Amino acid sequence: MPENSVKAEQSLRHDWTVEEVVKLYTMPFADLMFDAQTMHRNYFDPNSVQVSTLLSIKTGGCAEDCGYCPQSAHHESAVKAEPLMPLDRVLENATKAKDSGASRFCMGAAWRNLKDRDLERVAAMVTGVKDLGMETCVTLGMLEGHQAKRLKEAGLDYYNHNLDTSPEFYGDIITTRTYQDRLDTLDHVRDADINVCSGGIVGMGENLTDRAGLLVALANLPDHPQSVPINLLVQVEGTPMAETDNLDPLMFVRTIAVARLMMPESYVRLSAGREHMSDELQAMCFLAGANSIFYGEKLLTTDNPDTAHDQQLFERLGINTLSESNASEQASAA
Ligand code: SAM
Ligand code: DTB
Ligand code: SF4
Repeated sequence: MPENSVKAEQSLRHDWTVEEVVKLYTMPFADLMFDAQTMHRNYFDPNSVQVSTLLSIKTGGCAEDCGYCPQSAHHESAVKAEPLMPLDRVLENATKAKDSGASRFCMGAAWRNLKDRDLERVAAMVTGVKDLGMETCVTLGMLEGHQAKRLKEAGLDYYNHNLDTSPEFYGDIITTRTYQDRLDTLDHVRDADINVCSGGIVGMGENLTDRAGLLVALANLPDHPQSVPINLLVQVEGTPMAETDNLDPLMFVRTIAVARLMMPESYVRLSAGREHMSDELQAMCFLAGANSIFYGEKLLTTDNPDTAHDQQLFERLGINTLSESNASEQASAA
């Protein structure tokens, strides 16, 4: 076994403590970036980024009270509730995303949980997108075991369900479902052999220990999530978090770097919040080990940078985007 692989094996840990992660977070910036970039190069091509496009297939009117979310029926945002999107419109959007270079299509629904009455319609969307030759991802709230199995059968590659923040801060953000509910959904996804996409949000007024606690909760799962979205809070008018103090951008970069060090085999996604980030800040996130983004002019309900701008940025940085086949090759070579 090459020396690198031994190092690699040793660094897949599931016994992190918050104290040691706080120490990583507070390293001198240059040391942290160097270590994260070195770790990144042990596992990935540092010049390749995976791109996913999002589509809201069911918007607004959600029963949950997530304090950050414009789609919650508990808040007064400008988002209007819409019913589940018809299959042909979903496939139209997926085709466009594929044509503009996305390798994965992620469909999100503003639901507390997936209901059996909607299962077959969502399964048909998954199969339809898969048949276009894209990787598939859905995020539908809480999921039961039999539903996960059905979605796997339909061709689902990834299920996104975030832990959002630390167990300690969680109750300040959401009261309508528990941290354990989220862990149970992740168990069902893993048991159905679907790749787990799970991360969280920073910039919600949490402290450093909470940011470390989120990453500890993710890395100490039975397997590291294959994909770890790190979202910077998008402050949306009408939500309780609209006026939260802005996070120091370098703290966002540190979060990416620490996630990279703790979960070296995972794709770390520079997720929501890019709309308000400079190109230079995003470049720093890639240096810290981010190797995935959401691509396309909308996230779910809020804006994302336009694709021409992203393409230009990739060109300026010499980054190439992963297509479905080379994304899976890179993951299996890791
Ligand atoms: N309703 C499902 C659920 O919550 O599980 C799926 C869709 S929900 C919008 C997916 C994730 O988007 C949330 O878990 C949260 O992490 C992220 N999100 C929602 N609003 C956000 C915001 N304003 N800023 C950053 N991330 C946000
Ligand atoms: C994730 O971690 N971030 C995405 C995706 N998973 C579903 C969603 C971000 C949503 C940002 C607010 C909005 O556009 O509504
Ligand atoms: Fe609903 Fe998901 Fe928004 Fe929470 S994050 S309010 S569950 S759509």
